[in-house]
Amino acid sequence: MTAQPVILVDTRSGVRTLTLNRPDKLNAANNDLILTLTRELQAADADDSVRVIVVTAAGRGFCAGQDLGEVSGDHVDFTHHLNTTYNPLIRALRNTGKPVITAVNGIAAGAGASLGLAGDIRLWAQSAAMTQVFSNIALIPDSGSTWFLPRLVGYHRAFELMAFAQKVTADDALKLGLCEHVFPDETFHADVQAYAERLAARPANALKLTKQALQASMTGTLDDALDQESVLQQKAGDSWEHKEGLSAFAEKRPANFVK
Ligand code: T3D
Repeated sequence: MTAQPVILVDTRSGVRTLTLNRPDKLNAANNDLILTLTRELQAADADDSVRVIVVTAAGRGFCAGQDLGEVSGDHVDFTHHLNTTYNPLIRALRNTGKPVITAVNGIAAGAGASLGLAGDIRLWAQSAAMTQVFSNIALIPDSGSTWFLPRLVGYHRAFELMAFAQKVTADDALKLGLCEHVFPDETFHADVQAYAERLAARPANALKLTKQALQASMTGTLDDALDQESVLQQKAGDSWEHKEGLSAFAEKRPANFVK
């Protein structure tokens, strides 16, 4: 019997969908899954035919975090493990210039919650939920959750969610700003694909530069942002996309940003 691939890869209409595929374990992250997902994100970044990347999962869960079956021994070298698995994964996801949609189809726990938060756009199914479950096993949040969550909900709310491993429902996630849209379970993957195709039709170079400016702004001052905008706007303004946008406006037609 051949083993199932841990990540399914599909490309349609410029949208590369990477599907975590360990549904029996709620897509708990073993080393194979983490390293394969990282490689696939890098491959999608390098592929000119890919305009948008979607990370989602098979079955009823999104990702239950670290596969606890792989953690054993009296002393696990967590620092080494994080530096060679989750940290490169989150960096690969955040460093691509292409928009990444994390499509959270079900429970997102531990490092799975961090992965769900890491997208540029977060789309949730109605039955999805997030739990910063780390404290249940007396670990601290990792894979970027200590960076993402307080920026979204503030320090105090983040601490309470982490301390009690509270489950956040999709409706609450929408109110808290943990996701942009909630779609019905029955149509979730089709709705995500339709949304991703709309995003894929937007100007790719401008979105790449927008991501660069926004990410830099997270750690800089207003002065830094103004300087950065003036540099990046030149790059956007020199592009064929900008010329196409101006022509489309003058000709009263929709712009075509896909060559
Ligand atoms: O470097 C490092 O290693 C440190 C990094 C840490 C990062 C982390 O992510 S730490 C957090 C690890 N994750 C967890 O502690 C979550 C454990 N799972 C749960 O708390 C619950 O399963 C859920 C809240 C996620 C979902 O609950 P529920 O009731 O919907 O499902 P379930 O029945 O508990 O799970 C279904 C199956 O998935 C079950 O298998 P079985 O009994 O049907 O054969 C369960 O054992 C399996 N499963 C769920 N989570 C994991 C898992 N198997 C391995 N690892 C898991 N994390």
